[in-house]
Amino acid sequence: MSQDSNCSGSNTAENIVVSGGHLENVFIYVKEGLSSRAFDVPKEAVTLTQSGCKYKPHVLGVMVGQTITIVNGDPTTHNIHPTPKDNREWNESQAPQALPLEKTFAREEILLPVKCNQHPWMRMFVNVVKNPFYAVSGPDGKFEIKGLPPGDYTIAFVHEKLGEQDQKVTLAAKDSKTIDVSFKQ
Ligand SMILES: [Cu+2]
Repeated sequence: MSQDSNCSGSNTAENIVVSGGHLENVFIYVKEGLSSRAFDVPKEAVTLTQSGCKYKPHVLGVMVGQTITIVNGDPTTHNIHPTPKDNREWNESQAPQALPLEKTFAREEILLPVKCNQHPWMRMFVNVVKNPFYAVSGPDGKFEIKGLPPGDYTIAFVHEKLGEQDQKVTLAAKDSKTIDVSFKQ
């Protein structure tokens, strides 16, 4: 499968990662309930690294307009190619030891696919959101969203293969809630 000797052993799909019944790489965000509230765009960038001919992380959350720093840690050239529905499409090569690319997305978009034109197994998803209340489930299937003001919300759980599930939650002041979601394959 791999045609690139710098990538041997790395060409495995990461589209469903489960360990001990815990589903990794679910993107969780506040889909409804914040209405017109505007939030500052974080000045800190988020980082997308190409390492071992894989994208790390496999699922990334970022706010509209927030910088994504794209790093090539490999001794091979990658070609980063987002294929958005609502944002501008681009693709750029990045040689070994090249300077990081700095990119932003201008519009909200969930499950924006990113592929590498050099390595067909390389694939990840960027989720561009308008508020800072999002998370990605870890290897233990857990996530945490902090600082959400009191209110009624729809929380969306999105997985690239297993689809979306929405849950309603009501938060009072200083409230803390646990939401459990199961996906069926
Ligand atoms: Cu690549």
